Amino acid sequence: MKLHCNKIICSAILAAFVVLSGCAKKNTKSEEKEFKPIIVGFSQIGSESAWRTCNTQSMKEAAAVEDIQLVYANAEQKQENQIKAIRSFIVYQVDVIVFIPIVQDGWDNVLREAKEAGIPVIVIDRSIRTSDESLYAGYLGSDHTEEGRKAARFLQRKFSRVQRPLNILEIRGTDGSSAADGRYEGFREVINKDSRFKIIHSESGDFLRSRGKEIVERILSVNGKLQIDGQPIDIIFSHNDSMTLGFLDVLAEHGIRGGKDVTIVSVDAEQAAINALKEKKINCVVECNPKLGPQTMKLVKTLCNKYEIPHITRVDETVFTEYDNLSEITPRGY
Ligand code: GZL
Repeated sequence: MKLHCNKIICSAILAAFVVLSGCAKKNTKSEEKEFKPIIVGFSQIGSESAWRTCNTQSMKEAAAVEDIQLVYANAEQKQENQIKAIRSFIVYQVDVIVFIPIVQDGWDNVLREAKEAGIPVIVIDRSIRTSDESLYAGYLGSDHTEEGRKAARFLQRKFSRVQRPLNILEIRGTDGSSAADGRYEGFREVINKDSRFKIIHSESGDFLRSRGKEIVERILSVNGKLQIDGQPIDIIFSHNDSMTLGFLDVLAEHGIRGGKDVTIVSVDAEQAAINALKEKKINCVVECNPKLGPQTMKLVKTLCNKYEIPHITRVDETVFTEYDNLSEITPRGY
């Protein structure tokens, strides 16, 4: 097995990781009789949104509940940091690697190294594109394409009685990520069947609150109106709540009522977005479930007990709209 970094470098990188619940090196022969906790190497994208923070917390809490030692690495939005972390997990000989691929491509080499080292990999949240599906044991996460379809279906319902052109501004998440690409494709699969709807502008906000704010500020800076090249924007489809919350205040500063003067569809369903839905500032929030920890740890234990896991496990998700009884929504916890 060829490693792209020698043991000293990898150990140094690993030393920088947050090692949770006292992760100890694999036991020596003499200690084998003692309880040998499962060690999981977890490569997380970063902390770009409330969704991500909740996802990380869910993983840490679930590992603690299952007495699993979690070696946590925050990649700070860089794929190369994720690849380094995975290589360090291999050197450290963790039992299972769990990672959330910031983008879909570029993982085959490092996953091949993990396979050659005999360490199974579970992909969670976002999915990967690979030439060899055997490079990972299984995927757990959302159907992001369906999330895009749900957003479009809400618009079809809301505008069912409107017979005029309806212009859409789409603010995308991280291009190349399965989350953004899936929402992009699912939304178009439904909305493009209805000639009233036209996506007049689509731009990446990288799932960041600051970028959602910047994009709408720039559009409004032309003449204070929510329009692109003189065409009014009737709808904003935002790929996550962080970006939505970033531009909501900007709209209000310009006297534009989100949820009334412009229809807003957002994704994630963090508490602040649900609150905005209740205040009628947003019209629809498509849920994307961040609480993957318990299911992930069960899959880890299944692998460690030498059983196979499903190649795809989907999480349950719903959609919250202005037509629902919003008082029944349980507190989101993030
Ligand atoms: C979706 C997840 C996305 C969220 C964003 O599964 O990967 O990443 O929708 C987060 O809030 O940044």
